[in-house]
Amino acid sequence: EEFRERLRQKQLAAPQKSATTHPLWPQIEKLTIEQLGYAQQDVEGGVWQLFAEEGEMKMYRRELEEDGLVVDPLKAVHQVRGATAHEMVHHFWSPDVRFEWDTSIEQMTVLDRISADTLIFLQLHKRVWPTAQRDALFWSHIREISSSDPANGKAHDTWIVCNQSAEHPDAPNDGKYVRIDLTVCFVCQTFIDPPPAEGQPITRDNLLVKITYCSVVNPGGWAPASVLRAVYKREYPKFLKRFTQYVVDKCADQPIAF
Ligand code: 18C
Repeated sequence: EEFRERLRQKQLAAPQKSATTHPLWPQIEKLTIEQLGYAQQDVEGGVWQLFAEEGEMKMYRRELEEDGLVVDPLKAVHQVRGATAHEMVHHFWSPDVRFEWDTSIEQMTVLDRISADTLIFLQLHKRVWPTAQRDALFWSHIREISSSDPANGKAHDTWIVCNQSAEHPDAPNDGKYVRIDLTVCFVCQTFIDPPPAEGQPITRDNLLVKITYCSVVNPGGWAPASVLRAVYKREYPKFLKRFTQYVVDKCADQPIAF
């Protein structure tokens, strides 16, 4: 008992882990701002080619190869009704629900908690025949963009999740799997559309969320371009449709969380 009490006192006295003093922080801060700007740039104007479209969902890519490997940047836009930006990004970021929607994952570990809004993940992805199995180690940061930020525009609120590859002493790249290099951002904005009748409360019928998902994934190792582009074309639309529907369904009978 005494030991437990001493331990508890020690934990209470320990300084709170603060993200802003973590060595990764400058990089997290810089990338988050950069990715927000990148996500909000228009896709019209030439460089992006539409490769998938379904209802409101549009997916664009730029063909790009690095050292003979396909790394095609992806930019997808979508909009759905019935959920808020906060609800969307929360489910995208939270390790608790990842297996409920990300079907590309075989294992997931939270290696580190940098702060309440920043985690380090290690994920083992499903193997794609005929190439080696991949894993990914990345930090993941969730943030609300201040309403006075011009990036908020006419939205009720704006949220972002940024994921980027990192290194961690608990999971060195020992060659057992091929390590993916990724930069991903997921930006959501809530619009109150259509507005409720005067004096009426906002219900889920008044919620419209606009979503932008951007990614650049370098698969590492060896992978034939044709297989990679086929996986890409099949998996990205499947992911975004499945994920957004999952959040809408999950939140349907919950109080609205802005
Ligand atoms: O953003 C997404 N998820 C986040 C939380 O998990 C996070 C993860 C990003 C990892 C992206 C890379 C995933 C590679 C998976 C390879 C196997 C997929 C196919 C499985 C089929 C059974 O940000 C949502 C991610 C949605 C992933 C869509 C697939 C993207 C494919 C990109 C090509 C990279 C291929 C790598 C190896 C394949 C070799 C042919």
